[in-house]
Amino acid sequence: MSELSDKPVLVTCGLPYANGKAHVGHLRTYVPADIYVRSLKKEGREAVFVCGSDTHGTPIVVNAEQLGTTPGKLVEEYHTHFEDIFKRLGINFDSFGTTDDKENHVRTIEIVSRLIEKGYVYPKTIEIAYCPKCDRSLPDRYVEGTCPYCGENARGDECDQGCGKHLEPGELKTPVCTICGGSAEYRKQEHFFFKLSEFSDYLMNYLSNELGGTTNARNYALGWVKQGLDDWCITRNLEWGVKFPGHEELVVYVWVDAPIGYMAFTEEWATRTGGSWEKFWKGDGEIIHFIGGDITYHHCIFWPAMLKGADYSSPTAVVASGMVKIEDKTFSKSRGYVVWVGEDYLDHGFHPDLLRYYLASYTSHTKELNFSWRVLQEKINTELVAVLGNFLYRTMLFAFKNYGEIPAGEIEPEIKEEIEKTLKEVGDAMGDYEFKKAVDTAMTLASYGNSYFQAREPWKLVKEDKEACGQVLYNCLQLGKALTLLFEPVLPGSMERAWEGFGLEGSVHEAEYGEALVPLKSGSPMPEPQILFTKLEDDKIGEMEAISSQRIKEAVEKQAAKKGEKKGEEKEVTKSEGMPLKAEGKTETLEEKTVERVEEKTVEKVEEKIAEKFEEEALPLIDYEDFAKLDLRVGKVLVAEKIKKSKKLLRLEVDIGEAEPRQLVAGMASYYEPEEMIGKQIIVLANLKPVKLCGVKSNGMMLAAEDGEIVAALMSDNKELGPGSKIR
Ligand code: B3M
Ligand code: ZN
Repeated sequence: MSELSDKPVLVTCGLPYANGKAHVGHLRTYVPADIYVRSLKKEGREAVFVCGSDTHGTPIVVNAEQLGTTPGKLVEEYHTHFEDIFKRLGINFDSFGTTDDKENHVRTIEIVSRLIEKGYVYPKTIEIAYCPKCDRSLPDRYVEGTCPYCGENARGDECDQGCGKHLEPGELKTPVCTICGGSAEYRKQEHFFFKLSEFSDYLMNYLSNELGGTTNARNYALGWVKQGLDDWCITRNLEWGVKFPGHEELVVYVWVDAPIGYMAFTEEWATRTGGSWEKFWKGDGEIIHFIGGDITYHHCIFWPAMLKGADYSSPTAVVASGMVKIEDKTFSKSRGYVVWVGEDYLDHGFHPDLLRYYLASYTSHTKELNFSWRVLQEKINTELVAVLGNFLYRTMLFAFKNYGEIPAGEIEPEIKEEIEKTLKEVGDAMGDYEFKKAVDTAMTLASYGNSYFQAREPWKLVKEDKEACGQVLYNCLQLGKALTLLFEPVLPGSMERAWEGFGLEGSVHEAEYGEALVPLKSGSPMPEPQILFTKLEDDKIGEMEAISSQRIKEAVEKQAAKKGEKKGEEKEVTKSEGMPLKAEGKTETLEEKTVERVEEKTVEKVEEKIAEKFEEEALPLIDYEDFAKLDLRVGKVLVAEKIKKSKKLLRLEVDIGEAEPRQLVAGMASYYEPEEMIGKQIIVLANLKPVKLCGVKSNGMMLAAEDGEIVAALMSDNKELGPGSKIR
């Protein structure tokens, strides 16, 4: 690893809220963290990996209330669900607790008491939203209103639809109760604040000079500190949670006891194994937090300040992942853009390793990741099957058939060098949290193996000189052994089978990277090899896409129905009352109902806003990176003809400088006769995903400009278009 040290490492993952099912978005944190831990172990480092369910906070209380169950029962169900999903995916936590465990209550109370003792906590009378109708205080998501900073719709603890600022109780304007929809009022009440502002200097130095991890996390956090930190209200009026010391009527804010969970779960691990939790939290063992980029503030500001104030060690690194899109659309449960890990993936018989591979190798960890069934198919078929699987299987099969054992030979210098180089590069990439680079580098060794095998033509050589051929195979098998070790962190299940295929003893999970250069024992028997990866077929992927489409269709219908309902209701309710949060059909199952309703509502609103903005005028600013994704080319129209079933569409064949002309379907029939199009130069977006229009495949898109009624195929048209005419 590049950040060289021999210290023991504690790795944690952001705690999933135990009130909804695991989806592919969640895995963006857990899979890379598991890969990282496995890789640390392969380097001979001592690593402990902990996580658990986040069980407190208003979303859980709100959901439980809506379902007519208790928070305890709700979280138990989802805790078991997450535990099961993680096991099935080979994400091996050493401890997976819950923030409602006794250990966490005890540790939270101890830390908060220490902060109180040291004068970092003070009482302050503030205005708390209160619903007179429900006769209760309204913390966090129990209240919605207008953000005092940007004027957007916001919820009690965060301006989730506007400026993104964390909001303190009492800040929200025109508060509305999300339980009954009635207007709330502010009432004076005593709460407790943590003196976050006193930690500005500490944090500035810590973030600039000490904290490792990904730069995105550090830079965001430094920006916030520079803007100035406000003290932080750490109590809430709830029954469910960790009681605030000395005040039975209050619990601590969920973002106090949730990260303390990391500590409690380390303690649970220590109790079970006889290990020491203090060596991380009181000593100089490393602490590395893997989180989603959206919870950077909590991990880089609140958390280190709390730890510092209570005299515990601070995290060594925060590794923040980018967001996840589904089929290029913003992740949204309410719109149906979601892939459930259980029912949509594992239950359909997909091997967990394939998804692990996808998540690790799609893009670099801090960038946005798009999950698409087609891309999954392509990556698996062209990389895992065609390169890695092919090399391992052909090598094992050839050796097994012709020798039945590891043939006589030794590792040739060229091979040794390749393995050494790859080990170093993979180790460095892992140390930099560059998982894609690590995977790609290891895959390059597999390609090298394929070329080596191909060039030596062992199928010929075996007939001419069996001994020389044995040496070639020996090299290939050694490369295979190295690859099995290098890929174990990403593909633990498949590499275990590969390890057995080479007739190796022990477990690949326990073997270290260094083993890659330990020569295989000539003469040791090989079992009959098994195929490691099989192609994902079109039918299967089509089936999955159909499931997705159906879900999106249903979501659209449901939303339309809801909108209709909403319109009807709006007429009846008086103006001062907002929308009730509950809007559920009676036919929903418990599972469906539990889907994070509150969050869903927010996502829905944000997306509606974005859609409105698009329609109105200005599109958002994009990065050059986004632009660079477009493959725009000049094309010459060779063929243009009408499409039978359509009045608007033309089928074009366009020369875009490739061996074959591209077939495009363009909505130009109302503006051009087909023959007018022929010979014209146009601009083509060459890398748009192919679609079928009126049964004809369009492999790209022709761009044209529009000014009211005038539409022009660009480049060789002399049509006058007004400035600002849109190109589309
Ligand atoms: N439970 C989930 C999230 O906001 C939240 C993480 C807690 S980590 C201490 O992503
Ligand atoms: Zn109310």
